[in-house]
Amino acid sequence: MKITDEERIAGVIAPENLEIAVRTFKDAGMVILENVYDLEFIASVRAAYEIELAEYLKDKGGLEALKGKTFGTNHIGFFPRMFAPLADERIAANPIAVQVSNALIGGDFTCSFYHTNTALPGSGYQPVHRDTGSLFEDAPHVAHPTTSLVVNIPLCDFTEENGSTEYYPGTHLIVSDNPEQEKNLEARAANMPSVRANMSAGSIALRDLRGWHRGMPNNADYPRTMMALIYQRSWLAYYVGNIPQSTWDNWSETARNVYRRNTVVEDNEHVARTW
Ligand SMILES: O=C(O)CCC(=O)C(=O)O
Repeated sequence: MKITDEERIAGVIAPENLEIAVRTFKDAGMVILENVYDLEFIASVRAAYEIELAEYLKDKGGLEALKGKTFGTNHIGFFPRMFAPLADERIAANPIAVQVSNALIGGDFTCSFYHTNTALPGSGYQPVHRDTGSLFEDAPHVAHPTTSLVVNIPLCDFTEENGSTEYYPGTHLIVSDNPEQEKNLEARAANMPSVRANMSAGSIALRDLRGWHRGMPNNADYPRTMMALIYQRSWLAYYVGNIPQSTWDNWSETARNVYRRNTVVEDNEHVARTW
C-alpha cells in the first residue's frame, strides 16, 4: 500500500490507513508500505552499506571463502556497524514502521537484531523457511498472535530479475501437527501460492517472522540488498548489543526506547555483532 506524501513528510499514517496496514499484516503475515523514504536518503544508506559489505567480504577472505557457508549460494547475511546513515533513526526506528509495529506487537517492543540480507549476482534459491516457529515448541498446532516481526528496508528496487524475496502469504498462521512437519516446508510450499516482494526503493516491508519465504536468484549484475531489523514484544526480546554514543546522541527518545536494552559505548569501542 502506498503511503501518501503528507504521511511520509509527517512520519505518521492516518488512522484509516493504519487500519489497512494492520489488517493486511494480520491476514497475509506481511505488508509492503511504499513511498516511506526519500530516495536520496536511501541512496546514501546504500553507499554506506556497500562499504560495510566490502569490508565484511574482505574480512571473511572473499566470496570464495564463504562458499558452502552461507544460507543459499551467494546469499550474504551480516550485521553492519551501527553508525549513520545505516543506523540513522529513519532506518533504526522509522516512525511509520514504529507506528505500525506498535499496533501489532505493543508499544513497548524492542529491537533485538540489526542485520542486512544481500542476494549477490549469481545467488541461488534459498530453501523455503520461517525465521522462527511457534513460540510454544510443545504446541506447534496452535496459531498465536504475532510476537516478532522483521522490518525489511530495500536499498534498491526489488524486482524478479534481481531476486526479490518470495513470500507465502498467510503462512504465518499455518500450524503443524507435530515438530517433524516443520522440517519440510519446502515440500509443503510446493503446492502453495506465493508472491514476490517486488517493491521500489523507498518502501518498507513488514513480515511476521513465522511467514514462509525464501531468497531468490539474482540475475542482475549488482547486489540486491535490504536492511533486516527484528522488532519483538518486550518480554521476548533477548539480545543485548552495543550502540555507538554518536548514534545514540542523534536518536529521539522513541528510538532510544526501542533499543533500550543495549549498552551505549564510545564510538571507537563499538563492534558489530557477528554470527
Ligand atoms: O534475502 C532475502 O530475500 C531473504 C533472506 C532470508 O530469508 C534469510 O537469509 O533468511
